[in-house]
Amino acid sequence: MIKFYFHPSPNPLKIALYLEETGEPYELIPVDTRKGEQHSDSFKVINPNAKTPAMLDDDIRVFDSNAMLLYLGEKIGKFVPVGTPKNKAEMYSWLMFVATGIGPYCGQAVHFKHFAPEPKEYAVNRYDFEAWRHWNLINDHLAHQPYMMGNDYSIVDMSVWGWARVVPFVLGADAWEKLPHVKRLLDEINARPAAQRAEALKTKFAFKTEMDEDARKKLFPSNERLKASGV
Ligand SMILES: N[C@@H](CCC(=O)N[C@@H](CS)C(=O)NCC(=O)O)C(=O)O
Repeated sequence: MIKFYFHPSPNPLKIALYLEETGEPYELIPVDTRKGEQHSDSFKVINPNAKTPAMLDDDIRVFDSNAMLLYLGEKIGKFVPVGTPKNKAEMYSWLMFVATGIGPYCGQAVHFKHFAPEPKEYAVNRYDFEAWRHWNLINDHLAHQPYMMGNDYSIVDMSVWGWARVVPFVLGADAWEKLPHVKRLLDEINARPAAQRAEALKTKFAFKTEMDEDARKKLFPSNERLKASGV
């Protein structure tokens, strides 16, 4: 059975949604990143990048959420578009766009807006600008079709959903006024029982919720180097 290493945050939620949508059996293993469990030697054997999500499928390890969606989609054969070269090209392109654009720019926008020390105006402006640019692109794409891949709900929508859930935290409370097509997709996926089960996984464990000094040390180890350098 799949061992799914989970924290209730945007990238792991994509995988939770896929597993819940397909009914694939899995064992949920909590990795409390605010307590630093992602840095343990045993977890880094599964994900050397020390981040969630990751999984073990028997003795096969898979890490990085969009790689996991592709692996699971190919293995289980559900929610992947019919494998024509054109469809595959479109699917890979959007999955990589989410992996290299939406995820990192949203992550950095959140970091600089909510957690970084001053002065941060330059960084907030850059990441907010880029996060908006990426979401506007998705919004425009969804203006012409119900789902990222056209008429069928797929792993690309699941990948978008992971981050769409937290758009107001990333871009601001009024973001949905400017991204109606993303909001439409979010609302539709949120209404699916699988999404509700995925969201409820966080209640199965007592994940640390405080962003205290120790959590900051575990999540932002670069700060320690800055302190040590005396800057
Ligand atoms: N590219 C990776 C990014 C994974 C990632 O940043 N995961 C976050 C949760 S959304 C995490 O585990 N953060 C803990 C840390 O950075 O120490 C993916 O898509 O899976």
